[in-house]
Amino acid sequence: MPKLDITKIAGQVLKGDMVAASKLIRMAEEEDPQIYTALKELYKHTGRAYIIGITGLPGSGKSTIVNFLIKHFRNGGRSVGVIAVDPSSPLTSGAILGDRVRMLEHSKDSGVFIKSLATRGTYGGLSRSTLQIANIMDAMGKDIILIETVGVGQTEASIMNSAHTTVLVLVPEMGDYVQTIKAGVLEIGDIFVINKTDKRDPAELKSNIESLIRHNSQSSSGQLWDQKIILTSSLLKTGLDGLTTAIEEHRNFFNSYLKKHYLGKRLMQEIEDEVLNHFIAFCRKNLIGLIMQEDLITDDGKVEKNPYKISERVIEKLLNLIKE
Ligand SMILES: Nc1nc2c(ncn2[C@@H]2O[C@H](COP(=O)(O)OP(=O)(O)O)[C@@H](O)[C@H]2O)c(=O)[nH]1
Ligand SMILES: [Mg+2]
Repeated sequence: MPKLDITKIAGQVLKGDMVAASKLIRMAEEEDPQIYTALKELYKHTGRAYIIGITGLPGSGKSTIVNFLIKHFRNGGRSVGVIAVDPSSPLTSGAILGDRVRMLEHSKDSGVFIKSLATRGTYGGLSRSTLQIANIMDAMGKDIILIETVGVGQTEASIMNSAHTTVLVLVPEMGDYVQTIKAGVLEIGDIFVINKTDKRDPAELKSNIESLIRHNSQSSSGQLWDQKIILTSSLLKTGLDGLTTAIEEHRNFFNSYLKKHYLGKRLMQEIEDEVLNHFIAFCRKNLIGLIMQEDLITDDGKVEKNPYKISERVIEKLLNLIKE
């Protein structure tokens, strides 16, 4: 494959070129290190989009809410990017198929750009790719970016770190489940949506959440954001205005109190990524040479019995190389 002119592609993205954007997004998805060249060009043009994360267990109604939000923001004249992160295969998952159908509604609207992402193997890879894709959509000029993730585990928590406002979607039958969610996960929710209130009384879940978040509402900048609980039914179309109002309120709060902290955190993540990339490349370059210097096979032709000792020695040599 001929080497791509990354700088040129980045320039095209800034002009809103969808094909160029798709190319870059694919690179982010495949964790192609060349993406950093493009991102360096794009960073100067990011920071305009407002990023909203929607997370929660499968079936809680996240995609339905995302769909509602797309319409809400489009009606307000704002352009929207959507990143749907799903751990299951895009080809076999019914949920994704449903998403596809729903998203077809927007396929003729050039103000909406939707990208589905499947989970990748590498550590931290998914949250890194998601943030990079959000940056690309931001540079394209999207006003609002919606990130939908499944579940409320560590990866989701780290993806949600790149959102300005995080919405955690729950359903009333998850009353007990909420007790098992770790405090750290509850902390990421700026807004809790209890959806499907047409199916079951949400009172119990609501009071469970209230008792759990009372201790967690301190924001890192010292200001207090009162985590909101919104009751909705996407089926009956109730409570959704409350959700958009809460999002606007949190957006104002974010712009007043959280922005600097957020930008610092994001920069830290980006620097960490670059440092890690350099470090990994350095290790890969040197490790095999260092390992081959070791006696992996004993004099009588047997495999060395103590690989831990060897590892320790190799690591020490590697660290010495880094110090040099
Ligand atoms: N009864 C009821 N069903 C809903 C509601 N919201 C979503 N659903 C349905 O629940 C199913 C899962 O919704 P979806 O948005 O795909 O959930 P996701 O997996 O969290 O993205 C779909 O069949 C929706 O039509 C609601 O408020 N009430
Ligand atoms: Mg979904």
